[in-house]
Amino acid sequence: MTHPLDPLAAEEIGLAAAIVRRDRAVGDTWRFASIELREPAKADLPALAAKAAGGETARREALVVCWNRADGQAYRATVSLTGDEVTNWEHLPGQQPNMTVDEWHECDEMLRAHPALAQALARRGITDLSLVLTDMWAYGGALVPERYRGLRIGWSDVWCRDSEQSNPYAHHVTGLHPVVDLNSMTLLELEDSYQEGAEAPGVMGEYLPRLIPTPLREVTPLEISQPAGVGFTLDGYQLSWQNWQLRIGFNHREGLVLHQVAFRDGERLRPVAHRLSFAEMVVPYRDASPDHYRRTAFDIGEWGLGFMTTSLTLGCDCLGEITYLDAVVHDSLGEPRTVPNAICVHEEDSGVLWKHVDERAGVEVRRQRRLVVSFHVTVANYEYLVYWRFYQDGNIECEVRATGILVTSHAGAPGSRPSNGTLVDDRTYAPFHQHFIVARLDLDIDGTGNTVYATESQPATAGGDDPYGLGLVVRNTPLRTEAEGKQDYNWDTQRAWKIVNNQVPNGLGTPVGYKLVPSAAFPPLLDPASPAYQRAEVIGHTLWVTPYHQDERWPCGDFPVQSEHDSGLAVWTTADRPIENTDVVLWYVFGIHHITRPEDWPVMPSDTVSFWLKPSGFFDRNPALDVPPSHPH
Ligand SMILES: [Cu+2]
Repeated sequence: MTHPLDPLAAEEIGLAAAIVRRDRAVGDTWRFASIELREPAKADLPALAAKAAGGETARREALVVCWNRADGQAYRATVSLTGDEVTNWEHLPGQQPNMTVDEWHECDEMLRAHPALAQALARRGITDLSLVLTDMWAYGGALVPERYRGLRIGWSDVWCRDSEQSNPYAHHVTGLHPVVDLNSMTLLELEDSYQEGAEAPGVMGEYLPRLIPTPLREVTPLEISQPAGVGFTLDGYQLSWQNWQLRIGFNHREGLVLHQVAFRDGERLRPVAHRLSFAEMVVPYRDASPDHYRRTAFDIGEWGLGFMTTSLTLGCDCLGEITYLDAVVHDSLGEPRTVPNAICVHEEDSGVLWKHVDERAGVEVRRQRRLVVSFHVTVANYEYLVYWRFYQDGNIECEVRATGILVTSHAGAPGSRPSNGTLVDDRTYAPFHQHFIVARLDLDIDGTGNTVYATESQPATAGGDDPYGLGLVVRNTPLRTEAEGKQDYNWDTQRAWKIVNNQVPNGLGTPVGYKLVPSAAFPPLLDPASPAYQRAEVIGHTLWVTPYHQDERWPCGDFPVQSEHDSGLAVWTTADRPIENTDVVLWYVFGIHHITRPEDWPVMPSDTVSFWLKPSGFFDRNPALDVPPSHPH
């Protein structure tokens, strides 16, 4: 049985491509940028799910974006998989679909076979092209040279390994940047600022044990076993663990998606979130030098966390009793590609849940467990590890770990600005940059009629019945419109946001709610007029709140490749729609303000950030009183 929210299966991806080819004369010069499930509108879900559960075929649709490389024109199709037809075909003039893995590889192959690149490298003493890697990035629209406007173009770094297995990102061929027409897959120009006699730095950029000069330290084995089996059940994509229930989803762009997250509270299955995912990641590098000024990645909108998802390894990526799910994406010809072991589900011990030592009753202590759903992505040099964790006390934690290899370049190169980065090796620096992640949180706290409150603490003024000024007043301000929904972190008042259902009182008579506890928030520190900010106005606030709309998914616009302006949140919210007592979507902006360190080189120890969703009056008391004690041994 296929649930209406199950990701597209391999056959469905192939079928979607085949229907578009057949009905829209999509031929050999075309490429498929994305093929994903078109999720049913929220209102249609219960009926479709009931139909599917009853064994009937429920409507399945795909969203397909493709373009013709011959003329550069892009189109978006809605495909009825159950009806075997294209039901909508939309021309997207002036839009560039997401970058594809195939283009990245084809570009690398073309460049490494190009005599101009070979010549430029030979001048630097690099003659073995098998050691060379080119790494193509997408452009921001405002930075595309006038003469190339309208083309689908990429720019590239050039890297050279020391040896076959060496770190490809250890040696930047600084000052050398091919600019490529990706549709004709031809080299448009080769920027080269090499000065005769310049010597490459002596970088030690290796991390493989056999390539590092340090012996490995000793560690004793640490095993995790669950002799009686795991505590969760997975039925298709439906996951249940203790009081939690949710559905796992996946697509090319967001990667892991969590649907219909609910908490069983006695007889009631109480909705908490309809859908949780990462909708964008904006990574501006803050270095204006010729090697870095174009480096403004949209890892989700340009490349896609799903496309970049890598397989996980038991005992290394994940420890304990692990259940894996495969994911299916596709190549640019529309052929499905399976990522084995893409999503990891497991339980973890998480220290003490609660404890008290009483003189008479003695020690009462409970160990805490959490259910973790995670996936890892590798976007060229960088990895992002994403963990959604569900706790016994109703908390949800979203953690991201950034690791991998920093982008570096030579400090002494023409136009170089090492003051915008940190020296990490011999004459080599890593530019400062920021990773803004936008989590899209479609919360449904006990239903869809929710209101978001900014909740802030203020000290009382001394006087009257509080002569010592000890009081602390908590002020809850309802956010009534999208304009009010644009919220910034405020340390002075310890601002957080409470998502409340005013129709549902808890046992104490106050409305039920969950709190978004902000952390890892940081300001853009960018001129609002700058091209990088203009493309990603979402980074200008910690939180945005919008009313749910099925098609509002991408905060920087549907197609950030070569975009000049943010056509997502920045545009939708100009309508200033009401958000009070509404089905709200929260867009939380957090991440890593990455002031690079020597310790991040040559491979970066995970930098960990997270935020929490915590029940706040959702329950009447600690919902984890019923957790049994562990057996001492
Ligand atoms: Cu970073």
